[in-house]
Amino acid sequence: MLLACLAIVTTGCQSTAFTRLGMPVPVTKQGQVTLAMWQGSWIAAWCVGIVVWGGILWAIIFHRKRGDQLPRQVRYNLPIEILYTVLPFIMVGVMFYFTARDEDYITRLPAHPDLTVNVIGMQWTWQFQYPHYKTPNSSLGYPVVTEVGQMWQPGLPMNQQHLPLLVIPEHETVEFNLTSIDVIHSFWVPPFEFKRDVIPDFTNRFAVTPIATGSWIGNCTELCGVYHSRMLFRIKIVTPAQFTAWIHKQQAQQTTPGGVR
Ligand SMILES: [Cu+2]
Repeated sequence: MLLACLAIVTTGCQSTAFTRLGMPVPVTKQGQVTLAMWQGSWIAAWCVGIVVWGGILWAIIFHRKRGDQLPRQVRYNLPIEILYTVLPFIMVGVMFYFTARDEDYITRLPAHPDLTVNVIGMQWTWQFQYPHYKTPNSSLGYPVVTEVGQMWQPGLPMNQQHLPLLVIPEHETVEFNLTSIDVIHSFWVPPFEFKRDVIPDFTNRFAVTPIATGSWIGNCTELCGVYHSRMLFRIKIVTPAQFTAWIHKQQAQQTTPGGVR
């Protein structure tokens, strides 16, 4: 059993679809912790399952009814009753400890994030604002770099969709401030291994540190109306240099020269 557990843990480093147990490859430090938690929970569940199933099989095989005489009764057996009580407490305690430890890490907010992105959810698309990158007299009507887009259009190939684009740099702490202008949505990037509700009149926050570059599709994951399933966005994780180039290009494009809109 221990060998099997060890095999799962060690092959987990190579991160195959099997050892990730259905989870995507994590692209943030926080996502790695979530994945490890998920794998650890499975190992713990299997260990408990093997002991319980073993006990059931042992009872079935070695304690079959062999006559009309009642077997020796074990009620009021204090050691066994203490074991019944203490063991579940220990199991819950271990699960609680690891859950609390990982949740604390995953939801921790940096005092000084390298980048802040305001995420605004609306039926049925997203807006991404970069509050530290100003755009005086913006042609879009926003004083900061703002990415807008459209919800997914049926029949259009993915590369012709005008989904809103979220760009963030690798290896930097990125804090998201989530708000909604209408109903409750939920911000989900599957390879973050994390989702958080986007609520009207309330700002939800979380932070990630990306560890891989690439491009993915993010979703709304709270049923928010008739076109909820089309509420997609594109997310790109790029190198810090690429990010700086991109954000300056957005600033230039979204700033109206001469101060006239
Ligand atoms: Cu939504």
